[in-house]
Amino acid sequence: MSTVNVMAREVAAKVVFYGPGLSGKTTSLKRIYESIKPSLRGELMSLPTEADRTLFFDFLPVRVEKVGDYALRLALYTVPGQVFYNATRKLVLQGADGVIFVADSNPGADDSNRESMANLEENLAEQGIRLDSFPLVVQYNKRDLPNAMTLEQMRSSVNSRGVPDFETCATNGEGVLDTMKEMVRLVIKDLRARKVVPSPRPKRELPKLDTPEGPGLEAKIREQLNEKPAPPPPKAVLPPMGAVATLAPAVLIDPARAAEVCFSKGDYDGCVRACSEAVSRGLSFAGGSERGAQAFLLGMDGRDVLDLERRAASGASRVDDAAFALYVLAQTFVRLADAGLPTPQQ
Ligand SMILES: Nc1nc2c(ncn2[C@@H]2O[C@H](COP(=O)(O)OP(=O)(O)OP(=O)(O)O)[C@@H](O)[C@H]2O)c(=O)[nH]1
Ligand SMILES: [Mg+2]
Repeated sequence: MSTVNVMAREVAAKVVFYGPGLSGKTTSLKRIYESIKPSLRGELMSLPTEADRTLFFDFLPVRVEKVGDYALRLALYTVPGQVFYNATRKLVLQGADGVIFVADSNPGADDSNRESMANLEENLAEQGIRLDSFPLVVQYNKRDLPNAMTLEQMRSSVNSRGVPDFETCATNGEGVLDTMKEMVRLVIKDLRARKVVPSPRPKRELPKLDTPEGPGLEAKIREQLNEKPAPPPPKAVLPPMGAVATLAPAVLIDPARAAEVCFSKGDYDGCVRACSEAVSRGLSFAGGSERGAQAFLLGMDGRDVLDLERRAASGASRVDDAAFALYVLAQTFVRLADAGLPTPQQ
C-alpha cells in the first residue's frame, strides 16, 4: 500500500516480484541491487534455504529521486515461488502497488507459469484487487536458454491481458532494468490516477511523462540508476545499515539496527525480542496504551502485532520467526511515516 508523507513530500510504494519457483525473481532483484547507486538503495535482505530457494522473501528498499516534487521510495520484494509457500506469498503481496511477474522460458515451466499467474490473480482477488486494473509488467526470463519457448507461446500462457512485457536474462541483467523502469512508470501513473500524488503541474522545471521537452521521468529515473554495476561498498567497521533500519524514523534507527545485527549473527530470539520492543515503541507514537487500538489507528493488521508478541514470548524463535518480526517492524515504520509520526517534538 502506498503511503504519503506530505511534510517530507515523500511517497512510498511496494512492488512485488511474483512468479513460479526458480523463474529468476531473486536473481532479478540482485541485478537491480547491483545496478543502483549505493546512495539510493538500502541493503538487500535475502533469506534463502541451503539450496538457495527463497524461504520467506527478499527485500530491497530503493529511492527513485523525484516524481514531480515528491521523492519516491520503493520497497521491492520477491515472493517464494514454491507452490507450498502460498501463505507467505499472500502476506508479502498485501498492500502491493505493483507486480512484476517473472515467467520462466524453460519449456518445462509452462504449466507452473500459468499456475503462478492464476495464483497471483486469486491472491489479489482476496484483497479485493482485480488484476485487469492493477499495475502489472511481465518479464519473460531465461531468454538465453537454447530451447526457450517462443515469445508467442509465453504471451499466450501468461499475458492474455497484453500488459507491458520484456524479454530478460536475469543472470547477465539484460532487460531487468527496463522492466523495472516500466513498473515504476505504471506505479506512478496509478498513484496519480488514485490522487495519491498530485499530477505534474504544467511548469517547465518539473519532470514530464510524455513530452519531448524537459528531462522526462524516464530520463530522471535513468539518471538515478547506474547502467554499470556499482563498485563494492567500502569496508565498514559496523555492519551496513540494513533494509529495515533504512525505513526507521530517527529515534528507532538504533533499535532497528540492533534487531538486524541479531539476525545477521543468527540470534533469532534476540532479533524477535528487539523487533517486538521496537514495534511497541513505534506503536506508542499513535497514543494510548492498548496495542490493538494503536495498530488499528495506524492501519496495521493487529493480528501481525499480536503474533509478533506471541513469538517474542515463546523464547524459541527460528529464522522464519525473525524474518516475520523484521517484516512487522518494517510495516510499522512504513505506517508511522504515512501518519507523519513521530512528530519532530517526539
Ligand atoms: N539461464 C538462466 N538462468 C537463470 C536466469 N535467471 C535466473 N537463473 C537461474 O535460475 C535459478 C533460480 O533463480 P532464482 O532467482 O533463485 O529463482 P527464484 O524465482 O527466486 O526462485 P524461488 O525463490 O524458489 O521462487 C538460479 O540457478 C539462477 O542462476 C536466466 O535469465 N537465465
Ligand atoms: Mg527467490
